[in-house]
Amino acid sequence: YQGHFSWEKYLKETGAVAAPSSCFKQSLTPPVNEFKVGMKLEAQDPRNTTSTCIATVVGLTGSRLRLRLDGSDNKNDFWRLVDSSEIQPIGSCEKNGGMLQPPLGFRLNASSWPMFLLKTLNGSEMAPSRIFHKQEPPAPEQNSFQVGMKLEAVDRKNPHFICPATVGALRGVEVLVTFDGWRGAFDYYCRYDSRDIFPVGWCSLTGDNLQPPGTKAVLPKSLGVLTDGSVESPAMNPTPTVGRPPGQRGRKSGRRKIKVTGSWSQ
Ligand code: MLZ
Repeated sequence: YQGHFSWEKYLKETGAVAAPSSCFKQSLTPPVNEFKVGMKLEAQDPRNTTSTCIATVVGLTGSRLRLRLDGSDNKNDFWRLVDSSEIQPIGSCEKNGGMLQPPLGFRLNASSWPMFLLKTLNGSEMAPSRIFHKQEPPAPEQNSFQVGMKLEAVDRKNPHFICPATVGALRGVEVLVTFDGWRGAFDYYCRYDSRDIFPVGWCSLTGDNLQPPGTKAVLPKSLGVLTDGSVESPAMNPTPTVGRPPGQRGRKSGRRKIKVTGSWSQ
């Protein structure tokens, strides 16, 4: 269910262009997700990337897996694409001469790790190696994003969400991902070949639930009104401000916003 959000209408309304798929380190057709809830695999501990841990698939969304490290709590779930190089079949670590590690924040005494590992794997359903993807798609040779281009991006503060976003700035190999309608609170810089950014239309291909843009977008200033009910005094700058570059956001250049109704919190 895509809400009532339509990229086609939205791109027309904003006069923006979608970043071409050649900008992204993503496959043209999203990778097939044949995993099932309950399957176990090996994953890099996101909080301690040098350790390989046992993870359980606790949810599925589009081409992504919601993972929980065995021996960890339910507060540190993370999401990975099925073609991520950070997941692999059980047995891979040992095959490569490594040793499975307890997750950061292992619930039990470190000395009970070997027995815990034995028990958690015993009788478990291991994700078969054929459902892993051999490799990640190749990274584009260079950062070819341009400021103003639209994309879909993981909200890193709420990583289960993929949301409409705009390239706000470029910084070498990095891209500023700005979330439409959220006034900067969720924005982040990432490398152009990050696996957290996708071309427009990705979610409708994978069946992921694309969030609608936030309601805190600033409308063209000629109207002097913010969509959340707050009012902005008439400004010098007549350009539309949805998805505008940073440095032009917020209370710059002597403009004042007066809150009338609604909440500023995000
Ligand atoms: N906690 C927020 C979720 C906002 C998600 C924004 N994504 C760019 C809320 O209360 O709505």
